[in-house]
Amino acid sequence: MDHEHVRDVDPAVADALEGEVDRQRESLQMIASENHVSRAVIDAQGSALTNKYAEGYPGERYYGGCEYADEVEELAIDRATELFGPEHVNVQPHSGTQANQAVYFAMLEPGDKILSLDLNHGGHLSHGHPANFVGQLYDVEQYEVDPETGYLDYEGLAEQAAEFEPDIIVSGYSAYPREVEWERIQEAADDVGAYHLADIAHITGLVAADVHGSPVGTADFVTGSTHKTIRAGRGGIVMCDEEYADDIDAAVFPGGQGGPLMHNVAGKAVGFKEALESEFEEYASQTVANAKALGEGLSEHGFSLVSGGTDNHLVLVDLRESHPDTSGGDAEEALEDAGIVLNGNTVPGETRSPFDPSGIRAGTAGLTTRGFDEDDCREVADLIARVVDAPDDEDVIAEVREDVETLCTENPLYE
Ligand code: DSN
Repeated sequence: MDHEHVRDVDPAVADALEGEVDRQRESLQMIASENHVSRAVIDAQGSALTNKYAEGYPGERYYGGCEYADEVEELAIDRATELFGPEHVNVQPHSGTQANQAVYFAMLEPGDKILSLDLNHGGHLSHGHPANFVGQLYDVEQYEVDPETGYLDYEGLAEQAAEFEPDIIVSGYSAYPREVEWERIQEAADDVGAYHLADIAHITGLVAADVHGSPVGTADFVTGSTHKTIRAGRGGIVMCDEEYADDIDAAVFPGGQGGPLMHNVAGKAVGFKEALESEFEEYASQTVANAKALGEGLSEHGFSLVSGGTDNHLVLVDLRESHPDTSGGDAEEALEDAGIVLNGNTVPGETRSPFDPSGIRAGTAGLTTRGFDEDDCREVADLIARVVDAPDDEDVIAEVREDVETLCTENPLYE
């Protein structure tokens, strides 16, 4: 991947861009929210549409010269509609958080009540953490996973909703490894007259490929990001029924954003087209099979997985029993030295801190994009175990780094 135009102008940035491509090529990207988009998506995102202001929506813009912006946005909308089947789609949110913001802004007043999963139990900042605008503007109460099983406690959630009487219940998670039963959350919302927002940011690709059940048609609002398991251009998306379409559109623009990032909307259109190909279903199924293989491999090495395994693209490891002296942060650092990039993550019943948590979270979306299969993922589990068992042993880290390089060479990226 050359950056010749950047290099002509700015060698320092060109060096950093090339360094980043090499870093992705030569190490294993296992941060569960990341993936490797195609060269086509990268081209679209790096296009002249970055120059274009297109406030408004196709056919109703506040600026002239929007014919190609309209074309691209309509393609993104049509493809998202075909992938997910909602009545209405807005493809302009700059991120998943801004997609969520649009729903809150459209449907709630400041001080209204949100019921959402605690961040330590797999939730997301934009679902109501006190450090986020959501926690500051709204009255947030949080639910938790079952401490024994690590699964969502749907009955407990319904009871909590009956007591708290939220205006909206948020489902969809950033560190929950199990299939979500959207209908049960919708029932809890219906029982108390609350809206239901399902944030599928992590599993957008799995839902698009029917590898995970879809909340579209069940939840009132479905939001997501577009660059994780679905591998499209970076940003967010909101889907809803026609009755909410005008309110959602107005909450995205002008409510929460100015001009859409049309180059990213182009990247979304291209990635959605790729996701409509039959190969994408194989990719999504393989991503889940790989996560299962990774989880089984880690369990065989004595690691404790939250909920005991996975139904999706990620595993969440609680290190407290198997490695009481190693924090998630220590493990993340040692693994990165060995070429395995994942993140320390809080776990249910967290006893450390978000800055140095008790777990690690690992996803298989990126590895699967570069061609890894279940055997490779079992080998990755072996490598993770070797490092976490001896995080201070530089010889082990150097040996694992060599094995990682072999796996990367066998599964090349951006050739
Ligand atoms: N930061 C992302 C994640 O890692 O889950 C979500 O926005």
